[in-house]
Amino acid sequence: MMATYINEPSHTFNEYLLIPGYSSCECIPANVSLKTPLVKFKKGEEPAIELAIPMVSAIMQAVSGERLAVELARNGGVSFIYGSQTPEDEAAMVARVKAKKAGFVFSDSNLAPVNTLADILALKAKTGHSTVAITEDGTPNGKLVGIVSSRDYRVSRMDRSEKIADFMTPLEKLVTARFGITLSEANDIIWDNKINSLPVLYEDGRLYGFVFRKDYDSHRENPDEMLDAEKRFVVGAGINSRDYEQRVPLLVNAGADVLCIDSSEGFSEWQKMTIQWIREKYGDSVKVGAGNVVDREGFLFLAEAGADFVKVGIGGGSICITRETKGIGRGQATSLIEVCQARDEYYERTGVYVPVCSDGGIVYDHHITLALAMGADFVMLGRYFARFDESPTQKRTVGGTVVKEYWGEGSNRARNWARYDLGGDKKLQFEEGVDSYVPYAGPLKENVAKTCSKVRATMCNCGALTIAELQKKAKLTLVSATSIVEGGAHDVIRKEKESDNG
Ligand code: RVP
Repeated sequence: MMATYINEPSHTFNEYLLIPGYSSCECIPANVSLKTPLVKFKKGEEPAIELAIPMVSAIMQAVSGERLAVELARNGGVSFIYGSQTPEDEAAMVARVKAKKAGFVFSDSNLAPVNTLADILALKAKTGHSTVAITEDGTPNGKLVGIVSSRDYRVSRMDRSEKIADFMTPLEKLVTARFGITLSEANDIIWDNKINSLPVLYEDGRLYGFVFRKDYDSHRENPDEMLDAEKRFVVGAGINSRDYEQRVPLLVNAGADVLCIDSSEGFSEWQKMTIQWIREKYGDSVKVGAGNVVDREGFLFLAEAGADFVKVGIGGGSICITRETKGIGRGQATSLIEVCQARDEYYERTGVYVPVCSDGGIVYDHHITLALAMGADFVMLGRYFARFDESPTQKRTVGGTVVKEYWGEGSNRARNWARYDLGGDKKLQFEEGVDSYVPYAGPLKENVAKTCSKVRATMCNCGALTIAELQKKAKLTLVSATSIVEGGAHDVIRKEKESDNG
């Protein structure tokens, strides 16, 4: 016996292009559906969860916090809350996402009457929320004494040291409701009184939470919203193959809709044991994805172990140095093509369709279309989402450029040992990721809309109105290094800098 050699080089997205196919008059972006399965299903049946757009956010501290999770679900995708925190903290984060759409929102912006306008402005910059609950002691469930919204102050006319007590709208001028009220009663009060927010109070005057008018309007404005049967946002959560006996029950109780074993290398007995444990305890009612793998054997192993979807990609992430430090991995395009062929054969043989997620290495929007054309059902993105307002990190200015921080789960900063270890010592022995900045790109909503419009346009060029159709019809070509140069603007002097995410 000797080692196996694959002497064909493995390729990345950048080395491929799509060749347009015939498009009929019906083939216009407005007619394209980006719906795609998130979890496995049997031939002839519907998947239990379908994404409205083929994008999920990476299981990372710098990406998938509760704010991003809500905004992504509102726009048709799903976040996987990061697992590199205690099971209790992760479950609490999931619970807060689920609490959002239920209509009653727990206040995350709270100050006391002795605080100042400067405190209001600082808090608004941090949370992005313009309604601040003023409680006696400044806590989320303290006795409510008033609220401050942007209508209560004019930054240009007021001193920043002015006390909140002097300009807030005091309790006696507010319409409030008593804890126990139903959501539809609360919405009636909002409409009847033409107000934007309704504080809901316990009998003793302490704040329970708010109902906001904008949440009522939300579904009309966001037709792609990902909601569960109780009209709460759909959210995923990362788990690991170590503490699942504690973590999974907490996440399930908190309302997580789908779990994913988060590991840099998923072709392992640990993952099989984790899936088996979940199946024994919950049957098929708890959905769990697994990965990451880069070849047919890895896919088949996880599909047979019972994974609800399989994630593909080792070492292609923008912050990932696994290939450099450990010498493992494979070009993302080659990995994906092989795994998707295995997925199709598995479907043919068993009648079970196991969706494939392409994870990491998406740089340009057209890489998403390429991944879908190569067979991916959806893509997972870290760097892409880290750039938006809603990611959990602070905005900073570095060398005149506005940036956000972005670090790998395998970096010393994240210390996510459970993602990288293979048993034994819990300490991270060496780093597999870096700490970095990414250029700030504004709100998620408009970026995702732009990205999806590019995907739709290219699908039309290929004559496809659905992702399944694209996967069947796509014609892909490898390109030479010289033709990659030809593909960019060349031999001209550009007037403006190219946008970061062309
Ligand atoms: P990207 O979108 O290219 O930023 O890649 C994100 C992916 O990178 C994640 O979903 C994960 O698979 C991988 N990752 C996360 N942390 C690290 C690391 O520290 N090496 N890698």
